[in-house]
Amino acid sequence: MIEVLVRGGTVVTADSMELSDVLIREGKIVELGLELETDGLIIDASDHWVMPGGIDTHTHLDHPIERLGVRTADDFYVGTIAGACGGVTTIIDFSLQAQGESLIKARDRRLAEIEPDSVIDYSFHTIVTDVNPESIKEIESLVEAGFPSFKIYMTYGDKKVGDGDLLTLLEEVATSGGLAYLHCENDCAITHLIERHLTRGETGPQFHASSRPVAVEAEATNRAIMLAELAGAPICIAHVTSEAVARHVEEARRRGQPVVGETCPQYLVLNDSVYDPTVGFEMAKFVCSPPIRGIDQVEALWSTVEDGVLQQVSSDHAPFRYEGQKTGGRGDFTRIPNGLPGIETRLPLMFTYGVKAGRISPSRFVELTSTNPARIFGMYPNKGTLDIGTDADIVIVDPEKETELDPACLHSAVDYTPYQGLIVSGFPTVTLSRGEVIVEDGEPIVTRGRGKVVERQRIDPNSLP
Ligand code: DUC
Ligand code: ZN
Ligand code: ZN
Repeated sequence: MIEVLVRGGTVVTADSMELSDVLIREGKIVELGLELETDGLIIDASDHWVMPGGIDTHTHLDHPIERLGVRTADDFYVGTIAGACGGVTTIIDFSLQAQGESLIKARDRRLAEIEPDSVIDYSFHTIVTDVNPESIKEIESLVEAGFPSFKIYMTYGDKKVGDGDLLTLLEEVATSGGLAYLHCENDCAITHLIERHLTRGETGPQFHASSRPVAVEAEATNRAIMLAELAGAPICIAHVTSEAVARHVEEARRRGQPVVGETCPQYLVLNDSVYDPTVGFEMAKFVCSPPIRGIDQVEALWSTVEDGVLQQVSSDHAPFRYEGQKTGGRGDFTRIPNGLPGIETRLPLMFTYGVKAGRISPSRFVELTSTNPARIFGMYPNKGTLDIGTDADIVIVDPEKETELDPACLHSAVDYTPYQGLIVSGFPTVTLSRGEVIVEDGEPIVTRGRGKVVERQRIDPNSLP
């Protein structure tokens, strides 16, 4: 493979920001420094920022919702192209255990779906839905095979794991060297609040949000943290939306418990005015779980991101089309598929509303979107930084170039963007994956199926960020 030299850019990592060239050979970084030379390909990065590729550890590509008979609109080809165009070079998606299914079979089934299609590197969290002696035994083999993270839903119909099973699972995850990744919402409270709305004939999408208030999320988060303490398990709290939830994470960390927290751009950029009843049914575009919170929560959430209370920002990309998928929930908000598209807009939104707005430094941006995700999920330092010997997964960004968000300029198969009309910067002009240019001038140049499964290590609770 020819050498590639990224020349003249400002290299931004979680620790530093300095002018440097980056020399790449055989997909790895071999030298960093000034005035490097090559006979190979030279990419001029002057006046650009050169950063580790984004790592999105929370995507739902080609993800089924059996109850509603729908799948997310992006398959692994379209979805990873969208990711690459948004500066993502690694995803961790999910393999979903069917009731009665072996966890390893579920993982293999998923690998067969992604291998022919993904254009970037990938791995999976195993969603454990059926806790039984066989599946518990498989946890250790999955950790050893490089799949050390396990997603657990505390709500969501037959995906839900009750407290007793959760504790069993957390104990096994702890002894096997894994990490539990939890969706925390109180299932009983949600069921109660939904029933009350429906009995009153309150069926519009805004009642999705009012059936899942902050207390529902905060209670389940606290319970998850307490059960993890009992089990001695490291955990990551998925999609934290509000200050009350973040404070549970903060308190646990202060006690020395291995707990990390994630949030997503939708909770930092949008607010609950999207559920204003005057919007009409189109507000279904913003139906996600947990829902978008009020403006006071949004501001408070930003400070938890700035202060280091939360450690990573992922997209929770769950792309359902408005026409034909979201609209299936007209007349019954419980039938609106939950989720927002976001794999391609995560980095630009964090760049614009975080870095450009002066809320976070360029290094903190890299830490939240690449370095910490790699650390939390067992990929660091091969992924998540730019150093000699690491994979040359790189995004090159012109910090001054602005784009107006519209589905026409995005690559997902969804028919809308929740961020319609926002002007953002931070889209990559070039994305490199293991030294190969996969996006040039903002457009994909990819070979289907070129992505590789990422070898992930056991999780050391003491090395969590
Ligand atoms: N919530 C999730 O937890 N996952 C997918 C989408 C959503 O809204
Ligand atoms: Zn979730
Ligand atoms: Zn999710």
